[in-house]
Amino acid sequence: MKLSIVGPEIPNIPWQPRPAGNQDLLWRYDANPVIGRRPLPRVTGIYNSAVVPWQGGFIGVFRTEGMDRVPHLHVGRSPDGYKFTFEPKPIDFKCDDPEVRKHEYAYDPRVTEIEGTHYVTWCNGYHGPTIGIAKTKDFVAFEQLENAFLPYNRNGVLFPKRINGKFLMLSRPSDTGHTPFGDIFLSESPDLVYWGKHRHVMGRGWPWFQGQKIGAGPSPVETSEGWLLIYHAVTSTCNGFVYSISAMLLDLEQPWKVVACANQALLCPEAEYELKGFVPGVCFPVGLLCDAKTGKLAIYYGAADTFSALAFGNAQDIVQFIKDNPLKR
Ligand code: BMA
Repeated sequence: MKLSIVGPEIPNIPWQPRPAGNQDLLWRYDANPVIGRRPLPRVTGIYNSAVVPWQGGFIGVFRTEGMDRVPHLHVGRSPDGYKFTFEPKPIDFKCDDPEVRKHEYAYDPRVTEIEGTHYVTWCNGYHGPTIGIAKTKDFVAFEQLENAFLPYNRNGVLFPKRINGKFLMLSRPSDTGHTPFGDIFLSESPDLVYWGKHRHVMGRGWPWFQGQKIGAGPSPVETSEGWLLIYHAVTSTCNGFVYSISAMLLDLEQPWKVVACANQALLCPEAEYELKGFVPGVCFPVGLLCDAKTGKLAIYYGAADTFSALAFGNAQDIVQFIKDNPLKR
């Protein structure tokens, strides 16, 4: 199988080759975490954040959490994808309708470029968690659109192009708390305001690494074998939930159909920064850079709800692994 990828070429993608002797599908940046403790005054962590290529460098939307533990979204910039500087103030979303701007908190942003506009989707506190959407052309002015769904919902992730003329979004209906369940659904919209035709994509369950819940990670990557979706898979232990990273392939034309899903996690919490933080045992993928020419992947993931870390992989190898080791359902 020779994989081809539709997407930008990113010659300066952050990258390290697989370490000698390592046989994993994802391997960690050896200077992780890329964003460490106390990255801004009175901010206890920047994590679960999205990075995209921008004007020869990188830009992103970042989840910051202060001493009051209420999360907000900030813009951050980086020349190389490793070192970031952050706007000191949260994004001031604009909208003519004051009801839409009301939010109690904002977290776990994804950033998706569609037809030259960047869209941010995030978990927006409007009488409980739901999916907020905003658009920007310059990462300075952000126009907020209607919340996509009724509460309660999390992990809203857009596809990078319309399919059959429609915008598509993955999401995970939830509850107001830490949600002891979670399946991935797909919804479509003609205008990013009205969402419908909700389809079940994949449910939690077997095997144990995703027994508790699953949720979409970064925006899917279009490949010749299907949409490559990196997702978080949650297992339940006697000490609480543990979040790992895995991958599946979705049908190119009907992406609610799973072509194949890996039968195991590709990265599990093991490093100290994944095990020692505000919530130990969390690897939560949110940002993804993919160089369409080489298939190199750089995945930004939140570690222990405290740090931002980077993992590397190769799209060709991951797709081959999924096809060779499919989950039998
Ligand atoms: C999820 C979300 C994430 C968080 C994770 C682990 O439900 O709240 O933001 O990283 O739990 O605590």
